[in-house]
Amino acid sequence: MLSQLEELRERALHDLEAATTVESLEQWRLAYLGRRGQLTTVLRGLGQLSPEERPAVGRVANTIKNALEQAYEERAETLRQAALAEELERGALDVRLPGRPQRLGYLHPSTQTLREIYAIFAQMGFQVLRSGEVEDDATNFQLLNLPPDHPARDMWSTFYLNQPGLLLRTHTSPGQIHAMRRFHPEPIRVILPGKCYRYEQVTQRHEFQFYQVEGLAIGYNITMADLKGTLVHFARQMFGAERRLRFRPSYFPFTEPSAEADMDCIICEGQGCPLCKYTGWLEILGCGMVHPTVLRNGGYDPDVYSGFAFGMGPERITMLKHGIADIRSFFANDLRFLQQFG
Ligand code: FA5
Repeated sequence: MLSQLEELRERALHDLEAATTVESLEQWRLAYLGRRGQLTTVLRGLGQLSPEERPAVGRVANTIKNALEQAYEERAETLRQAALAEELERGALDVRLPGRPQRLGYLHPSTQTLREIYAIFAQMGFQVLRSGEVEDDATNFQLLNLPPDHPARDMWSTFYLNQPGLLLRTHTSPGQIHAMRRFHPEPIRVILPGKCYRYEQVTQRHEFQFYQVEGLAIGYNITMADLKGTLVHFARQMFGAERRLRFRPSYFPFTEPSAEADMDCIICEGQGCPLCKYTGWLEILGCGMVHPTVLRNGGYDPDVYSGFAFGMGPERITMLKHGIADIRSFFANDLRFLQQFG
């Protein structure tokens, strides 16, 4: 019996060596230490031994049981450590690998154009002044000579806020009032960039949200010649000396006289295409001499001061610069469009 037990111990320890996975270790445990395992069977058989043999054999059997249980625990621990090491190895950070490059974003094409516009006007002594996108009816319309029932309001229909009298500005021209009231009675040379909103049919050339850059110069003896000279200089800096700018008489309630300026269409080189409505020209800005009523509303005496103002569309300018045929690309958030300006 004792030699049988010894042989069982040897076999069990030998088999344990071969248990290299959690599954095979469990099979080993069931085979030797489980309820129907070989050692358990031997221990159960002790009762059939003679009373003389029983104590010695029982002692040896128990020693073997303890030894096997301890060997099992050690083996289980070794396997656990190996699994952990493998796990760590798999998720290890290899500091020698090159880092993943961070992809830098780009400035939006409108922002790029805005910055070019700022730089050109800065050379001519214009400073940038900002005002809010939410305006009141008085500043967006009435103080600009557009009383409540004025028919020209139809051109500048917009989005109204729940709070009566508040709206999203339709143009940057209310900034003229803010600038005049802020700098009065000093001469002024500012540009006022920002987003504008209109309730209008979106087309190839019209968005319901777009940027404008307003310009305002107020001082003594400022004439239409100053306005034309400033805008022609701007156009040459922006587009090159070969591009043409034409002034067309127009009407704005807040300027008198008023004009619109068109650039020759870059898409068709003036031949006529859907973008320029087959005219060969694309309107980029409205302008004029500040109306005496508006000067007065800003606190300037029209008998002493005069000034010019203009409002241009940076998206239209960007379209001309890059040959973009559809203004809707600007705010459609399509990376295929935006990445071309990186
Ligand atoms: C105005 O908004 C006047 N406030 C401009 C002005 C300022 C005149 C100062 C006199 C003195 P107008 O609606 O034409 O005018 O717009 C001016 C420019 O904004 C246009 O030439 C065009 O470049 C741009 N623009 C106007 N509407 C849109 C639109 N829906 N989508 C994109 N750009 C637009």
